[in-house]
Amino acid sequence: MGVRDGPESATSSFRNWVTPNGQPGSTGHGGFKAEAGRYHLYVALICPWASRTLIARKLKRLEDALGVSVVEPALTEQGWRFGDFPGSDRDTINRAVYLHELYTRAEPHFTGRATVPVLWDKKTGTIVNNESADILRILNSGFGALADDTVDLYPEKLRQDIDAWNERIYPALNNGVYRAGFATTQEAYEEAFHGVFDMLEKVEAHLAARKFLAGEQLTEADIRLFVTLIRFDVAYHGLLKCNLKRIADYPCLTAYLHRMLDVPGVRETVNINHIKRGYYSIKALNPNGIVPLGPELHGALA
Ligand SMILES: N[C@@H](CCC(=O)N[C@@H](CS)C(=O)NCC(=O)O)C(=O)O
Repeated sequence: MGVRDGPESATSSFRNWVTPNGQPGSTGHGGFKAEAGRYHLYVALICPWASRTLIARKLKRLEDALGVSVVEPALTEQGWRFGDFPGSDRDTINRAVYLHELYTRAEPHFTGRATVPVLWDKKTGTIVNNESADILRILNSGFGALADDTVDLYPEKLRQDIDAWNERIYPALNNGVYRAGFATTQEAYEEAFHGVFDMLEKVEAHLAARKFLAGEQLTEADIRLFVTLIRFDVAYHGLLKCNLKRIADYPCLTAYLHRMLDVPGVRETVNINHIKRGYYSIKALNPNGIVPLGPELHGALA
């Protein structure tokens, strides 16, 4: 998404890969060898794309090898800011106040949006990659022996299935909620709205007979679905006008959400206060910045 003003997730301009031996990955150039403590992840807890990478970092047990800094939840006029909002950090790595400082440090003539997530290389002082879909896969296989190789989020035998889910879920759901919320015509809103709920119905039916999207094993497709589901009732239902139903009204999606939250490490990546504050501070959608008190949260989320 561009939280600032629109539905499309911002185009990513740094596409290098960390690999076990420093060879180039699928895109970009080489030189980014997996080393403990060399890289740093910059995220916003409001952001579903950044949250994908935080979850992968936990599941691959990379916490010690890869540090994290969290920006404050509300996007400012100057973009993401580091600071003292509870659950946010100061940037102790680069001493930046705004995330855009890292982008211009990496690329002095950078003029695009300074988006999260950012995978930063402390050794060469640059951005390795700022595309969450890539970073998910870098964390899965680029860190070699530094990561837990008993966990594979993109296993060979499930790749076709995972890719197919990603291709369906991204436009209809992950990005569909933004297309609905930021629509400027009734027609565009309705098209996106129907896409969101058609996809939720499909996934609800699919999960009735399965633990995870691709079967018994949690994969990156689940991470990509989860980050949208967890934001749905607290932000998308109200702010983005995706209000036909709540996730709480779908029994299988609700059970799945709790199954995901129960996976060790996942719950710690979710900060409902950041999510609510962040979304409801989007001026274009909520000019007075009032943050709703509800909904009442139960169980793992309360
Ligand atoms: N393609 C990027 C998109 C990331 C993105 O759009 N992030 C939003 C937050 S959810 C952002 O940082 N926006 C900053 C801005 O709009 O200025 C990815 O998936 O990594």
